[in-house]
Amino acid sequence: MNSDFCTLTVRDELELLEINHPLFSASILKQGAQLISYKPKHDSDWIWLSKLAEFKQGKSVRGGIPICWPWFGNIDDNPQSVQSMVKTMNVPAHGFARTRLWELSKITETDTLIALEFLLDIETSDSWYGQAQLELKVKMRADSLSLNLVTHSKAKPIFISQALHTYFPTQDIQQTSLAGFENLYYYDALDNWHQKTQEDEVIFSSEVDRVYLGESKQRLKTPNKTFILKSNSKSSVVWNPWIEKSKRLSQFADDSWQSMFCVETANVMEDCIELAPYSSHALTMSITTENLNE
Ligand code: TA6
Repeated sequence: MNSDFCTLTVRDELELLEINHPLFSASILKQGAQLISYKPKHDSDWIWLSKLAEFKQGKSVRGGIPICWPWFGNIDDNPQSVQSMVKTMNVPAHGFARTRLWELSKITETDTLIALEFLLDIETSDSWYGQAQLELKVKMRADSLSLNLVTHSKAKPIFISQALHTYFPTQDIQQTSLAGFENLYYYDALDNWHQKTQEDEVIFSSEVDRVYLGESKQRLKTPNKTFILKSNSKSSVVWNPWIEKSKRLSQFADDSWQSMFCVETANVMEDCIELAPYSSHALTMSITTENLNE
C-alpha cells in the first residue's frame, strides 16, 4: 500500500502502523485496529498507553483505544438480547474484536490529514452466533482525532453492545474533572449497578466505574489540557481503577491510576444496538483540545 507518511513495522508479536505526518504522529496496531498513540507535532500524546503494555498475539493491549465489540464488559452484565448472541457465557470481557487481526484496507493522505480504514469480517465465531463486517475509519488532523466504528449486519438481525474504550492521560487524576455529565443518571458498577444521578462535575477520589446515559458533549479537564469529546452515542463509560484495583490489573503499574482515566464512547445497557438484516450502525467520536497554556 503506497504511503508517504505511514510505515508498517512490528512491535514484539504485533504489526504496528507508524504514522509520521508533518503535523502529527500516531501508532495503530493491526490487531484490534487499536490506536495506541496520537500526538500533534507540538503537543503531548492525547492517548495514554501503559508503561507495562504487552504486544502479544490474541491479548488485548492496555491503553490506547481498544474496540469493545460485539459486547461491552462482562457478557452477563449485558441486556438479554446481547447475551442471546453468545454460544457460551464463558467468554472474555469486551468481546473479541480487540484481539482479532484487522485488515488495513485504505490510506488517504493530504498535506493536512490522514484517513485510514480497517476491516474485520466475522463469518463464524467460536463464541458468537452473529455475522457482520466491522469497519473502523480513523481521521487524523493536527487539531482533531476522530473514529467511526461501523457495524454492517448480514442476513440475520444482531444485537450488540460496544465501546471505543479510550484511555486519556492526566498529570494528576486528583486535579482532573469531567464536565458534561451533570444531571445525567448513571449505573454504578461498583454498587450493584444501582442507578444514581450525577450532581456536579465528575471528580476522582476513589475507584470510578460508571455507565452514564444521555447525549452530551464532554469537557475532560486535566491540569495541562482539556479534551473536548463529542460522540453520537447515548451512553458513556467513565473509569479509573484507583489504588486497590490497579494492583489486580494486568499490564498496569501500581501507580498508574494517578496518570490515566477512561471516558468510553459506548452503546451499552438500554443504549445497546439492534441491527436488522443488511443494515448498518455507526458509533462516532471526535477529540479536540483546549491547551490551557495557550
Ligand atoms: O472501562 C470499564 C471496564 O469495564 C472496567 O470495569 C475495567 O474492567 C476496564 O473496563 C478494563 O477492562 P479490561 O478487560 O481491558 O481489563
